[in-house]
Amino acid sequence: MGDALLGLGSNLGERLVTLQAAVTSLAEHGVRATASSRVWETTPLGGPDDQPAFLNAVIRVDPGGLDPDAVLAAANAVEAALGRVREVRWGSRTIDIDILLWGELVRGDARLTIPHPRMHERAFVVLPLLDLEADPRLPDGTRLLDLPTPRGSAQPFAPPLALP
Ligand code: A4P
Ligand code: MG
Repeated sequence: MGDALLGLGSNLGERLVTLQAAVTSLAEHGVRATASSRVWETTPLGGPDDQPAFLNAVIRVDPGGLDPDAVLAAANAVEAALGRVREVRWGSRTIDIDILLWGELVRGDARLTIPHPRMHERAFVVLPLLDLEADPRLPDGTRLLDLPTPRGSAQPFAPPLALP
């Protein structure tokens, strides 16, 4: 089915430590990163106005034999282990892990939507993704570079996360 791309975001606590811990912990759950974008500092989009800035990164993962439901379960387990408190939608969180793209796969049901429906509109996803792919495309062939400029601002903050 090809490689998957995951989005990582944190805006509470030791943000950079948390992103790195997520990469390490995902590998322990069988989801091994093979590449990481730089870490970007980004303005919060959606949610309360007063929340702190996020750090975001995108990683490419080798799902091994895992299917999307299993990768989502691993991501949820890592979120729980790293102490995410889920209170306000789009609000602050220790760690949020989204499945952005998975090769050519298209899936939309109550549990899981791939590609992630809002990814192409968001600078905190698109700019890190461009670190990994010069000309990213949606499964229907749409070039992200042909779409309107994504919303929000993002600045490089740290080098790529260490691979496990
Ligand atoms: N789910 C469905 N599709 C997916 C997918 N492709 N990947 C389901 C992961 N999960 C997916 O997500 C709720 C449920 O979505 C999951 O249980 C899963 O079954 P959640 O992570 O609990 O809730 P959420 O993240 O608060 O909501 P949502 O709609 O996923 O928000 P987003 O789109 O993830 O946005 N601004 C900056 N600068 N940086 C950020 O990282 N993140 C958000 C969250 C908002 N603003 C941000 C950032
Ligand atoms: Mg999410």
